[in-house]
Amino acid sequence: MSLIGKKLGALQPTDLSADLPLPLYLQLAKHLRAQITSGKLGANESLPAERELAEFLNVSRVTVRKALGVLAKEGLLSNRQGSGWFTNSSPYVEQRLSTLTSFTEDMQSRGLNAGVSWLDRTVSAATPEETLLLNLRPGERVSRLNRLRLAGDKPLCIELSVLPVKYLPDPFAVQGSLYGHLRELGAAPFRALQRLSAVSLIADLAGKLDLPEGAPALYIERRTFLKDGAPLEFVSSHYRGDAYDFVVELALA
Ligand code: 16G
Repeated sequence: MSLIGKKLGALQPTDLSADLPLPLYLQLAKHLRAQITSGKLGANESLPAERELAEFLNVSRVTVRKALGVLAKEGLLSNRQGSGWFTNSSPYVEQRLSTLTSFTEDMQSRGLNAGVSWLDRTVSAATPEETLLLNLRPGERVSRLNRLRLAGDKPLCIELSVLPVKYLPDPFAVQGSLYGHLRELGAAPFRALQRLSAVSLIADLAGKLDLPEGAPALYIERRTFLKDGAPLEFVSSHYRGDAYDFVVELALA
């Protein structure tokens, strides 16, 4: 395999076809995007020169430049004067919706360091809504963890997790991964249901995520259950819209 093909995830000239309904530059952008979002092409990696890419793929330089331009607009690549194209250090994370993973695991699988900045942690009585969502008796108490979660030093999401105290008696005992801690306590997350919607960030949340007020974000609510079906956590999170991508695998029923 050529060096270029190797670097770009076995990209071969035959992968691009003028017979497909998608223009060549978008086919190339799609291929490169997949390499970056899957973590196969890491942060700060240089791409082959435009001319080399065009020759190797047997397409025009205009096609290559348009493809790279699309990815630059998406924030995945940047053009450094005199040195060519590089992947950005900003993490762009893909999460498979069919696998139950923790934030820490998601980051580790991309070679990133999962950081945390604690916003709050308390133990208090569950609200009526939480009582219903977590299947509690009226008056039962919950632990709350409000965390700004980071990839390296970049803020990625704000997450408020609420768990019955019977599963998490002390929120201050959570050091790194909540799921790691719960597994140690014998309350391993087994299954989750989540829903996603697009929102624009209010000033407070935007500020914490280093974004301007009104920036787009993904709002996710998740209910996680133990193996016996008991609700273990209710989480509401805001993910930076420019850094997270959720992937769903569909199979024939
Ligand atoms: C993920 C989960 C969240 C869970 C957290 C645990 C989504 C949308 N949310 O962020 O429910 O509490 O992982 O992460 O996937 P940790 O074990 O690293 O603390």
